[in-house]
Amino acid sequence: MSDAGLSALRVEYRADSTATLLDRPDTLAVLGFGATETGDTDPRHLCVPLRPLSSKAPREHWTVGAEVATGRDGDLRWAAGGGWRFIAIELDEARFGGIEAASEHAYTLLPAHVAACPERHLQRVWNYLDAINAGEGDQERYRLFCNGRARGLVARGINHYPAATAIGHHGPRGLLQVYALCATQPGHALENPRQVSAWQYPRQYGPTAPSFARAMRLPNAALAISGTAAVTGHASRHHDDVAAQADEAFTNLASLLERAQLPAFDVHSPLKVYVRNADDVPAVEAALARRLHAAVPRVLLQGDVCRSELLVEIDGWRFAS
Ligand code: 3EB
Repeated sequence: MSDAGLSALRVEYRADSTATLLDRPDTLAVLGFGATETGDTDPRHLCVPLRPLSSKAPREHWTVGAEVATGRDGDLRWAAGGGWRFIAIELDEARFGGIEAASEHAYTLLPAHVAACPERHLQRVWNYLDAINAGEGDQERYRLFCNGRARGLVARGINHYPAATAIGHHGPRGLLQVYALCATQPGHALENPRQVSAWQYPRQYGPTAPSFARAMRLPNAALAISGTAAVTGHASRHHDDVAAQADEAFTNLASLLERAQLPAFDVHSPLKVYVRNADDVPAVEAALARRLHAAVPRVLLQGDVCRSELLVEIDGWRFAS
């Protein structure tokens, strides 16, 4: 144990089978990408319906230096140990009549569960929904998702936001997945000097500004980095130029690391790269080769960014070297 009673959280991409990873008592979460794996009901396992675009399709493996307990609470499941907690919520929008009400439901359950458990500090959330850019103007599904998320958080009086990602999947219609990392100690939210804070975005991006911080300095001093795209100020940059967008995203990431006084990404910095169009993979790979050390673990996933003009987004972790 270190860091005020927190055990060591690690996140790694691994080629091992889900069963092998779940066999470890210190496994907090296993995230699979792509096709749904059936036959196991372990609360620590979540299949994210984002198709891997790289040849290897590893799993994301979270471990804590402690024994993990698990449970279920209605639509929500959890795993906890060593001061950390993984929470996953999977909803079928049809039960709620649409994405906005489903999102509000998820963001009612999540903070209520968090408030009642020892790991009561929400650090990082991932949100995956289908057809994220469908709908015109304020009816765009991402904007409806933001409305529901904010309503749930406001009802709990939450005005300090976790780091987050919101990406469109091409899996089962109406499937909303929200998963999160919490800890017994608070983290410290970080903003990016190159970007307007998302919760302060002007009205043109929707009726409810997105409720997330650009990054979260976790209580173990690692940095959990939100989905980062080619946004400067509040504007999307380099429409129709995926290579320039990837470069801009890396400049944003470098700015965040500088703000956090952390060195460049290395082998302890697993990144997820969401690419809208599979045809753009070579251009994105080239940008990654230019901007990232070869040792930086990364997975490329097919995912839709929440503004239709954005073609690539990157999220990840920066653990201590
Ligand atoms: C952006 O900078 C890109 O709504 O949770 C990135 C990360 C984005 C998280 C969210 C949205 C979210 O605005 C989009």
